[in-house]
Amino acid sequence: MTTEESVKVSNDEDTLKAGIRGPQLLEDFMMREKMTHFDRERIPERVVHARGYAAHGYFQVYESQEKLTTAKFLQDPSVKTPVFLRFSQVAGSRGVNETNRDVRGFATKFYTEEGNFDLVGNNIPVFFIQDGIKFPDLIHAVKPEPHNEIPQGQTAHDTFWDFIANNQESAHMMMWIMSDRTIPRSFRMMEGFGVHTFRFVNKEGTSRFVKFHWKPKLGVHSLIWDEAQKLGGADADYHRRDLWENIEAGNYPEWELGIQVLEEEDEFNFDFDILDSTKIWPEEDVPVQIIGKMTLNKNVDNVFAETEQLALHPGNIVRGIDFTNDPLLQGRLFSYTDTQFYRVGTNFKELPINRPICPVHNNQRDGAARITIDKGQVAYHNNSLANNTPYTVPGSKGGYVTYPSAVEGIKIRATARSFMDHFSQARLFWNSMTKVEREHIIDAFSFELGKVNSISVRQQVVNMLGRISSKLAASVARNVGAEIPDVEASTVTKKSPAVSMANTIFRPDTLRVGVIIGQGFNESVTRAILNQWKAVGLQPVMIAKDLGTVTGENGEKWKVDNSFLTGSPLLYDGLYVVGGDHMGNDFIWKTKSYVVESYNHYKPIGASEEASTIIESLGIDGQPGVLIEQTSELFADEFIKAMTKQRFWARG
Ligand code: HDD
Repeated sequence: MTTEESVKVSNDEDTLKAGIRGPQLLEDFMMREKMTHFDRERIPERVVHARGYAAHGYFQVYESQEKLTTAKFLQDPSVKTPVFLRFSQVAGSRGVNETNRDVRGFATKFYTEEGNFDLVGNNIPVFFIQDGIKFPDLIHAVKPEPHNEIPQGQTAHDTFWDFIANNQESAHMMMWIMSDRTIPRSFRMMEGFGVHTFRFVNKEGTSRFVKFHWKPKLGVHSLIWDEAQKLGGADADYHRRDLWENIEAGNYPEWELGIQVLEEEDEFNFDFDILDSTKIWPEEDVPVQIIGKMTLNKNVDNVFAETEQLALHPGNIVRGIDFTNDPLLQGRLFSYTDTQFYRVGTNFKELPINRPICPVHNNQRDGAARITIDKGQVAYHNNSLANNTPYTVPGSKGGYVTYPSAVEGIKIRATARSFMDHFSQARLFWNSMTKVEREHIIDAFSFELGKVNSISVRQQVVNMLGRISSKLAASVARNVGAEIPDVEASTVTKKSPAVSMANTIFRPDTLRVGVIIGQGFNESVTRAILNQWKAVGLQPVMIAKDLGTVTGENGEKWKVDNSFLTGSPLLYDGLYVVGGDHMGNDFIWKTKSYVVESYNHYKPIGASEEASTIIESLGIDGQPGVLIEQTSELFADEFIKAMTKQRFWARG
């Protein structure tokens, strides 16, 4: 151990004192250094997206996109572009539990050969507001209320819903937020969206409008509300643990990058404004073309140095990509650099996690905590003393050139008429939901508004829902004691199947099965079943009454991962009760509580013949997704199918 000045430390436990029981001496440079550094360890948390978790990986394009863009990282399929991806929650502070209902940030820094490109998106394709100037209002409304700092990381309170009811451009976003998308099962099972309309510009200088999508290879899956609430207690770090453990285990999460592309001349061919961030481009109208894949394969070495000091900015773009006039995007372009100066410091771009992989040459100098030792006499442009270096690079040689889009009009503070239809796409979303998805949306609105104290705010929101769907408004009104509104609902009948999570990919890999074993369990049958499951990527977690080992009927000792006490049925995607030949009352009782919780969360439940009495005693045998083992091979297979399906909504 040394001091920061590299003096070897002989004692790190006792402060220098005048006499063995005497006062401490100010001259103790070791104690002073340790303490003063500690006193400055925290930096301001992000004003939004404070709680986040990130990992390293790489991106590869499937085939050259040169027809659309000159962006270097989208040219050569053999190039692996390093990426760093930070997931986050918007509303809570850094310590908030991770399964709260909230939008999740999905923000990727691409370290390309021609500079950094940041795609700072969310797991929802639209946003609350249309103009950046309203962002501080939105965030003031969603954050804990200022007079009592309650509630933490929740939208279920008066000021948030008051904002929503009085800023109705948020209607579409609210439909997404009240769906299960805001209680994801895993970061690995979320879609990501760039939200805004950007431009791709190719080498001929042709510009097209583009939207970015990340599609998870594991599909889009969510928790259910009861589970999410309880998980906050069972494991407040549920999502980061899931990401960390899966990357450590080599289960590298993957997302495909998709783009929606529109020709310039199609800008006005839609019944919404393509620059409005509260609108999607329905995938059925503008198909998503898959162009590449991102893989996360390395956890961070230090969360503060990497995840916390990471400074993202939607304004970090590279040659071949440009902005549009989307007013929300334009507002963001100012805010992010500003916040990084405050949060991380003047020279934040020099930190290892933020600096590009290609060299930086310019005349920016000095400032607090400058790391680079800038050499030479000259720090200005133009110059003759340094041969006019660093020199600028024309567009033809790779310099960034802004797309010369036409600008016209008078200076004005107003919203375009084309941004004023707030309900058609909210209705489109509602139309696209399955029965179960609709029930969850109704429950979510009812929960959230049920936590709102102001009767007037509840009513205002219900009135707003009436503009989307009279059925939705009536159901929520009944649940929260509001009047059924007498307003015209949107008449849109169109659907977009792509927005329903029921149409996602269903796969068993990486899902966790809690396997409850008791003394005297059958090792060979259990092993055969678990091997079959592991072969398709399921991850068994061994649960028993106590930690340590459990002895099977042939004397094998199996290691236990979780006891009933340290585990929880909330932590597994399905349950398999093996039991054993000495199941005491306590074992049976605890097992039943695990089964009931899993059953209530619609999860697959399997039981060996030996343990079938436990299932029968609960009266749930024969229910969908409840499987009793007859022959082990068949059972293992059926259980894989059940795990793949994930939830059995049709339970009586
Ligand atoms: Fe933002 C952080 C995503 C609108 C201002 N935002 C932040 C992060 C994500 C987003 C993922 C966390 C980045 C990280 O992990 O470090 N924000 C979005 C999306 C938006 C959006 C998808 C709409 C499409 N944001 C938005 C607006 C403004 C901001 C309109 C202001 C005008 N956002 C910020 C910020 C933050 C931020 C204050 C806080 C911390 C930070 O930037 O680094 O500048």
